[in-house]
Amino acid sequence: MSEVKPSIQLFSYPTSPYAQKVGCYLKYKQLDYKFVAVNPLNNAEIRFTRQRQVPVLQIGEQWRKDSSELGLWLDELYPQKPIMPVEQADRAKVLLIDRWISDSLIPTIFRRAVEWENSVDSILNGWKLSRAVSDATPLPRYVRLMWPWGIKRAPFIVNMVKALDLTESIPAMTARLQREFVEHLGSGPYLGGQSEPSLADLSAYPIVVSGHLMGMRVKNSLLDHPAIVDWSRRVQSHLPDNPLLVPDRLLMRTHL
Ligand SMILES: N[C@@H](CCC(=O)N[C@@H](CS)C(=O)NCC(=O)O)C(=O)O
Repeated sequence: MSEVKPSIQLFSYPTSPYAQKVGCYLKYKQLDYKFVAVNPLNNAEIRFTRQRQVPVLQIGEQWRKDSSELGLWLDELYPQKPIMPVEQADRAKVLLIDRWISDSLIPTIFRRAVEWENSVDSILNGWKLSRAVSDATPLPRYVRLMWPWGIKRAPFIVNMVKALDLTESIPAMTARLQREFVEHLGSGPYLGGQSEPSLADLSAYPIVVSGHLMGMRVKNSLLDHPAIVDWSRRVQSHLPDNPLLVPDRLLMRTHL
């Protein structure tokens, strides 16, 4: 008798950077999964979890949240194409870098959405995001229109941005993140000096490239650093052309 595999469902808005991390773990591991778009206005699709945070991953009858935990859970259940190294010291290094991605790299994306460096660019970027969200769960026209201003007020975004050092300018912040990224690469070729991509690379990759692939207008990008572009190309070779959760037709570019 053939073994029935439990179904895997990833619930999120397509634009959530934390969900994009989990999408890359699934894609790297070549696991079949269904992406279930969550309507950000009522979170109806995750009501069964009795909480509001995405991403949520459901495997068979079980569900869990928190992107990094979800990576570890996937590695436990599906050990082929591991995303965590075997040695304890390497595991600790990878988890530390993943923490840096969740707590430093991702919040700075939200900072740019709140603190507009260039109003025209920020409004156009916000509309691009609302188009991707609305493509998955249709939103009323006025919500789409007001999206760039709505993002500025979303409580989880406001709280995340408050925790950052806002006295540091955005160009200085980008330069620091580039420096820290290169330090985390160490002797490479992958983050933490690993010889194969790990959870840390798969967490960072969609964050580094999504603006570029979606055709966002971004000044001061991590991709302005040649070592980060080289690293992105290495990670890209292990993933499908579209590493994001938005459909191909909404991407402006497929490569670096
Ligand atoms: N620690 C979580 C953070 C997830 C998170 O902040 N998700 C945001 C969307 S990007 C969210 O669900 N915000 C709505 C809320 O928390 O009510 C993870 O790594 O998954």
